Amino acid sequence: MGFFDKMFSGLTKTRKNMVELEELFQDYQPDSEEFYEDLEELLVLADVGAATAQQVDYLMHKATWVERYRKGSEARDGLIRVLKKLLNVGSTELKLDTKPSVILMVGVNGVGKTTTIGKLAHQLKDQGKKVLLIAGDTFRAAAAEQLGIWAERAGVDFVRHEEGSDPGAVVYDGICAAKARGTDVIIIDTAGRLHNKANLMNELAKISRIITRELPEADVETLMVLDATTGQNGLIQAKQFLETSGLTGIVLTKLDGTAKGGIVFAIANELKLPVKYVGVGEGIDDLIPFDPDSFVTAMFKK
Ligand SMILES: Nc1nc2c(ncn2[C@@H]2O[C@H](COP(=O)(O)OP(=O)(O)O)[C@@H](O)[C@H]2O)c(=O)[nH]1
Ligand SMILES: [Mg+2]
Repeated sequence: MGFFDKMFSGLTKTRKNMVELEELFQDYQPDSEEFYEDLEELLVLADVGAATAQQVDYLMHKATWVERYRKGSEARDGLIRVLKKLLNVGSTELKLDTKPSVILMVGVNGVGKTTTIGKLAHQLKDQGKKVLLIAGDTFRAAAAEQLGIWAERAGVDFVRHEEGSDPGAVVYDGICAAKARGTDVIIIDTAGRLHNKANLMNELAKISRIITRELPEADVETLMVLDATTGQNGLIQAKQFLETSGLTGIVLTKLDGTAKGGIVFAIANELKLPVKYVGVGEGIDDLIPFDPDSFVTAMFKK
């Protein structure tokens, strides 16, 4: 299955939720304020978020200053254009030009960090890159074991320490191993929960400092993994990480499990961060490089 088809089927639940939106366009009357009120309401229901739904409304109104939507189909096309534009907040591609380059995966427990690392390692390896995974989640032994299984599945290198050891130490060792082995991409898994939040943020900052110290020239992608099923709560989490971790992008997982795919627009509009990948299942091939145009096209495809 190609990426577009995967996206399309990953959005099955979200698309089911859009029936009412299609009905709204069928009943469209030019210049009806009620149409915009109903539209905003439906967008909020799809987890676009109140602030972003208002922004969509504003951008659609602005478009009508130039050209009035005469029919529902024109208003629908107008909405599609606005949504595509909203998602353009920076490059969706990973910048991994240095050797080695680094991907630091952050996010709260259970969102899909370790799984995403496995999927991503598989894709990068397919592109001919030499990949090394570092088990920076030393909080639970099971975390390193799970990452080890993914490393084996993807056929890539793997560095871990004992449970409870210092995450900074395993990151340091992993970087040394990567230098020695000629690794192209280092991917670092991290804990999503420590004894408290300040602790976690400090730990992440420390890992970032070690990367900068040991690999000052390296391209570093700090990706926050967000679970789409948690909706607006995920946005609050992301804001907390954004303050301390200098994120470069978002990976949105479990899109297959939610009708609230609209969260993508809230992320772009409120965090001004590009979604770089979406997860649409638990399998190794269920990670799609994000493309705003095909996302919106898939969402509105009948
Ligand atoms: N349906 C679905 N499940 C996912 C996806 N990504 C991760 N998961 C599942 O979410 C659970 C938690 O994933 P894990 O990688 O351990 O999360 P972590 O705690 O952030 O490392 C696991 O059962 C994964 O199989 C996805 O895109 N779709
Ligand atoms: Mg994990």
